[in-house]
Amino acid sequence: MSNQAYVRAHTNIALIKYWGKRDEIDFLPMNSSLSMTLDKLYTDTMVVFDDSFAQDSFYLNGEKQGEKETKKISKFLDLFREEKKTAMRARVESINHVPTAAGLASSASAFAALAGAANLALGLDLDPQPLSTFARRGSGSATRSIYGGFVEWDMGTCSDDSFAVPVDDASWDIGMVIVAVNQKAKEVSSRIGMKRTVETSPFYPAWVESAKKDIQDIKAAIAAKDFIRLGEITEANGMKMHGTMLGAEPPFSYWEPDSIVAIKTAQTLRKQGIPCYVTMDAGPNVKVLCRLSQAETIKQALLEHFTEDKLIITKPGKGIRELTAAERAVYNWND
Ligand code: 2P0
Repeated sequence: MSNQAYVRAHTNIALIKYWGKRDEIDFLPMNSSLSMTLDKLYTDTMVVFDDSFAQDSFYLNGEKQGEKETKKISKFLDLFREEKKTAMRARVESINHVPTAAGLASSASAFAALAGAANLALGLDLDPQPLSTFARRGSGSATRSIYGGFVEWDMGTCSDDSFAVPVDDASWDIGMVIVAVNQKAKEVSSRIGMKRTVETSPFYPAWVESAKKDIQDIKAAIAAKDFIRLGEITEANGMKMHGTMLGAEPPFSYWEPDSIVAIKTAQTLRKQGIPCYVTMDAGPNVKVLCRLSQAETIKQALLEHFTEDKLIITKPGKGIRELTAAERAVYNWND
């Protein structure tokens, strides 16, 4: 057995958001969420376990990472070592394919890729569903990146059944235009932001209640391939999530003036008969859910306010998979 594996995982954008944990150790969410995996943005990860390594090491985009980042990876790999009953240390090398201008979080693709690679390298043979429970314990949103297309993260009742479920491969006319508003470091991390919201926002219980209905409604819209309904529910759910933050103490918001410019542009396009709907996460970037066939038209409208490098068109992406020999050969791995 080689103890080495190379895996690709794509990032995902939640259409029904995950915002708040009921268990911070096991990353159990307050509500189920649903996302679309993206083709354009992904992480390629190699992991090798070896008896001769004295400690874990972690390289990101070719650069050796410091203690804090490596500790996070070590803690995550411990879950796999425990499962395999091995103490072997590992070297992890990850390459993020998220355009640098995008300023988009990559923890979803990062932990899904590492989960997939550790599973293969240690020969654990975990199926995607249990594997998604491992990815979850690296970062909640990573749960959903195990699969492609539209994916539900079922909140479950405990650590073993809080997993991802593939809903639809999204191989219809669906796309997304990402407006990378800026890449400044966040003042409030999503982990801290969701905790503050759960603990202090009077709007939070209403959010959890309405998210339960939204997830049922969006699954019905997906089953009916009703794009308009899908978009309406997506936009409303994202706005409600951001509303909970305004009710927190102290209140906070991830929005920037340019976020509003992008939202207004999408709304104007909608009035002109082009269906497109916005969603935002724990940052100022705006994601416009649209028909893939109309993504270029939407990009043209956004180009009146944003430069070309800030606009990324993507179609739905696939689930995790092993890299081919040709794909592996593209990189200068340290092995
Ligand atoms: C989501 N976000 O559903 C939501 C919507 C941001 C807004 O998942 O603490 O990095 O690692 O579980 O997954 C971002 O939070 O948080 C996120 P942790 P994560 O995509």
